[in-house]
Amino acid sequence: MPGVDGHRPWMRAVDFHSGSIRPHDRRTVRRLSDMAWAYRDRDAVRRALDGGDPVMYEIYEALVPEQEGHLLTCTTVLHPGRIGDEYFMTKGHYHALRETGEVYLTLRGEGLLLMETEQGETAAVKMGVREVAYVPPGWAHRTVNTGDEPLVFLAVYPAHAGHDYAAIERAGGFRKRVVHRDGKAVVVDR
Ligand code: M6P
Ligand code: ZN
Repeated sequence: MPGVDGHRPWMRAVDFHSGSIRPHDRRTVRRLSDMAWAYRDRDAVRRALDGGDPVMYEIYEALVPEQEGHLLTCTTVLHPGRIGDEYFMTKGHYHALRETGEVYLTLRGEGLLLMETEQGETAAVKMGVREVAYVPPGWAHRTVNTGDEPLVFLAVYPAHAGHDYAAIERAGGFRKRVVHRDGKAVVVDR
């Protein structure tokens, strides 16, 4: 039987160590300058930008039509490090279509998945190897690398979901931050 839109089944290889999907259709590199607003310590941001604008994370995507019914698969490689006392993290986003969720499977490293709603609820879910984390519809999500090796995870979400970063910026960023305190990762208020 033919598929609904002619898109053919496929298989890709995922390297759990490097995080690459082979072959991938798109690789996106995010540097500190792409999200400098997100970190609290402005002096630390300036120093890191002057020091060469570090790569924070990379995203490998297996593209499918951005249509309802399709699922998009991608991996993220979030490098270890801190800006001031704040761990390297992703920009974080709501889905433009708020009624869509997402699944994360951690392949390497350790971290936290920060989530919040526009109604003010917050959550921080642990990310560890072979652990799966669920982002329900309506929850903004940001990953934070609390370890000292890359945090690598696979994400699957509805291909028509869209990324809404502006709502986070408008709200002044996420309500919670993850900082290094007394040798460990602590979730604190913004
Ligand atoms: C995961 C998915 C992607 C997302 C990426 C980086 O792989 O949620 O959709 O793009 O993380 O996160 P962000 O887009 O917030 O920078
Ligand atoms: Zn998402």
